Amino acid sequence: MIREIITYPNKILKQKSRDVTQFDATLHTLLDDMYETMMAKNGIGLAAIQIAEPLNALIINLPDEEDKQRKENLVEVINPKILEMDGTTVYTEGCLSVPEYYEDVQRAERIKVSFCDRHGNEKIYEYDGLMAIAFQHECDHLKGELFIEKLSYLKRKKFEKEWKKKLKGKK
Ligand code: Y12
Ligand code: CO
Repeated sequence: MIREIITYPNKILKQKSRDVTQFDATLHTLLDDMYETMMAKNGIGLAAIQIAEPLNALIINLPDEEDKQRKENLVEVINPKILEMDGTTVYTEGCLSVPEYYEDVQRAERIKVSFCDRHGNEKIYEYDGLMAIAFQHECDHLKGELFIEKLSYLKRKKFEKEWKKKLKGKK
């Protein structure tokens, strides 16, 4: 089922998510709904809190060399931990909870992570490139943080002004 995506400045996005304890059909339905919702909005990553579920669950589906998102490349991430980070990289990020806004964000270039799959099996991986960026972006959602909080003071001020104007225009 396609679910509503919560957008900034909804306070739900500031909630800290809690660990998943049951790797059951309810979790599987949530992950399936997240995938449908993300694909319907042309996203490449989504955290459960973005559909108002405060659980440590996120999905990432990067496009391949042909720029196509394939379900076999979907990564479902439950209870993630970032174990190691190194290097820095800058990427122009976007977020389905902050639609039509993109800005450069600095993050670690490489990360080592642990997480569970939908069945509760633990995995340990090292990521770099876009996967490392997406993973860090989505993990921030689980802490109640958005990429706009990483902007400089001036860029954030400009964003808030533009966003207020945009929201007013929608009334
Ligand atoms: C690198 C940086 C950030 C991420 C996090 C995941 N971000 C997204 O999936 C962003 C998706 C997005 C899609 C949009 O397109 C539509 O909604 C149709 C979009 O444009 C508009 O809102 C018009 C903005 C963001 C992963 C990797
Ligand atoms: Co996001």
